[in-house]
This record gives sequence, structure tokens and C-alpha cells, in this order.
Amino acid sequence: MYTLFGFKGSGSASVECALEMTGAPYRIVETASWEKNDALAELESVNPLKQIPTLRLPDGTVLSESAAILMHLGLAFPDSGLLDADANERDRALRGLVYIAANCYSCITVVDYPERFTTQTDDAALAAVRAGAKARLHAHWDIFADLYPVTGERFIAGLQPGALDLLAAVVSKWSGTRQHVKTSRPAFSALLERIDSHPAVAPVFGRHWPTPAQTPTGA
Ligand SMILES: N[C@@H](CCC(=O)N[C@@H](CS)C(=O)NCC(=O)O)C(=O)O
Repeated sequence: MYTLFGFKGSGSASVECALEMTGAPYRIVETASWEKNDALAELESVNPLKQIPTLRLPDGTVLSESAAILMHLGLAFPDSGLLDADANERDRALRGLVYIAANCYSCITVVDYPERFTTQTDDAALAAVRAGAKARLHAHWDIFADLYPVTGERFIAGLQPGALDLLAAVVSKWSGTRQHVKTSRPAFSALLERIDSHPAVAPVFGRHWPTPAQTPTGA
């Protein structure tokens, strides 16, 4: 079975949701770099970055990086709806998955851990790094919303939420993104809320974010 290293309110929610969509059996090992429990050493042994989500496949292969994990699941389970069968639609989703990982998730890391990205140690310097990353993050989401314009009742990836919808909905929960796009890109904001409340998504998101205000990372 699959083993998902994850934690409540973290990026592992997207993979947990994707695993639900595949119907494949999985177990969750709860750990995170900010939650130093016994399982953290096991996570570090398979992912030296100590980042979640990290997924161990049934054959023991380890995958990290949300986008790679979601692509793997979409390709391994073609009937799950995570990736479209149509090549053009699929390419559009692959671009979006890498876009979010490269341009949005990366900014979250800077907002959460500014000390990793500067040699300055005073509070003002750290606050400046955090503020710059947050502004850049919001700009990257505006560009994403423009690249993937809302069309009717469609989700980003199609008629049902797919891998790209899951990653977009999770990574946009942090660092004030949802509040930002409510004003800057209201149609995109409404789409994210539709993803949150879709029956294939809501049960998992409800476990990770029992109330919308609880966001452990990138608050
Ligand atoms: N590039 C990774 C980033 C994953 C990531 O930053 N995960 C966060 C939790 S949402 C984490 O584990 N951070 C802990 C750390 O960096 O120490 C991905 O796209 O999955």
C-alpha cells in the first residue's frame, strides 16, 4: 500500500485527496519538520529535506514534490480523473502543476522560513524577506488565474476537479492568497471555493482545515 508522510493543514492534503480519488489503499504517517515526533527520522531517511508530502509507493520507491506525486498518481490511475486523457488538456495541467510548485509553493517556503534565504538575522530583515515573498506570491497567483481563466462551470482541469485543482486549492490556502484573490481575481476566488466544497474534496479538506481560519503554515 501507499504510505503518505503528511500533517494536518499541510500540502499533504492534495495528495491525500488524490489518493482518495484513485481508490488505492494508503496509510498516513503523521509528521512534519515543525512537529518533531518519532516519525520525523523516518521521513528524513527517505526525504532529506524533511518536507511533506512525501509518498512511498507500494514497491518501496519514494516520491517527493507535490507536483511529481500528483503526476505519478494521475498516470498510474488513468481512470481517477486526476489527469485528462486528452493530451492537450493534460499538458495544460502539467504546466499548471509545475507552475504552482515552482512559483507559488516556493514563495510559501520563503514566507514560512525567511531565515533560510538571508544572511541577516535581525527581525526587520526577516520581515522584509517575508513581505517581499508574500507580494511575489500574490502576483504569481494573479498570473496563474489569468493563464487559467474560469470558463462556466468547469474546474481548472475539466468537469471534475483534477490534480491541478487539488494543488491550486491547497497551496492558495496560505499566506493570505485567498483574501488577495477575492479582490484581485474574484472569479478565480469563487472557483477555489467550488473546489473546496466539491464532494470529492470536501471530506479530506474538512479534516485538514476544520474551520477556514486554521492554517498552520504561512499564516
Ligand atoms: N517543493 C515541495 C515543497 C513541500 C513543502 O514545502 N512542504 C512543507 C509543508 S506544506 C514542509 O514540509 N515544510 C517543512 C520545511 O521546509 O522544513 C513540494 O512542492 O511538495
